[in-house]
Amino acid sequence: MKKYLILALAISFMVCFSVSAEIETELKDLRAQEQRIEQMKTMISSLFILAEKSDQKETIENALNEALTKIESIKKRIDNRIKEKEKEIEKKRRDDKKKQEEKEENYLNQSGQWIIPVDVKASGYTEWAETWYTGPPKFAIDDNEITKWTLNDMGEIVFDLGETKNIKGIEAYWNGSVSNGNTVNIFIDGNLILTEEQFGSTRNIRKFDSLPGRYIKYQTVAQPHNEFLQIATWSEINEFKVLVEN
Ligand SMILES: [Ca+2]
Repeated sequence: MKKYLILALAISFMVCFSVSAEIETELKDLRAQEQRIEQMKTMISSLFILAEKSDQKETIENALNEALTKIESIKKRIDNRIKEKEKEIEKKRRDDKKKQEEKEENYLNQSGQWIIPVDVKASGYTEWAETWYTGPPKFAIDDNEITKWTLNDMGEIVFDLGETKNIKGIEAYWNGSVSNGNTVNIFIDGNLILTEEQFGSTRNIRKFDSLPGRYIKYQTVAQPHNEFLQIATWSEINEFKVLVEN
């Protein structure tokens, strides 16, 4: 029956060692330890049954009780650590959320508001594959992401804000069904402010230092845009918005 005694002591040692070594780990590890503690308790319970048949019953039971006491003590520490960790995580989550909200609020305060131009003209338009949702430039400012201005050519589309405003950014959205990778020039009241490949895959926002202006011209330019030196042949915009100061 000595083997039960050795086993009981070994369990006690194993539990103490494995738990204390990992007590400072993250919540996940703490929960895994808690689970192992429960398993140890189950094993010890079964050893009590075996101890009944032993001629050293009392000694073994004492050792097992001692192991259980240690385990309970360790479990309590783990439970406390779990609670602390959960509180830390919850606090971090709340802090992160608050920071994000503050960031968004500051951004909005600084950024003004996104508006849809009141009028638009283009150098031309082409219905794409006889679809109802492609063609006229007004489709670029109708607040409907399905409809779009399309032109089977390079060209330009000019958005009118109705009056001069302080412009801080633009957002162009397109879904790339007819164009991909156009080089575009952006003008505000005739002044070139950006030249780049049609930014992003479908939607992109560009912000810049506030500029007074009323007319924003989006001009597509025939330039190679990939390693195969392909040149876009269509122009398109589903929706166009402008960030203006309040
Ligand atoms: Ca539209």
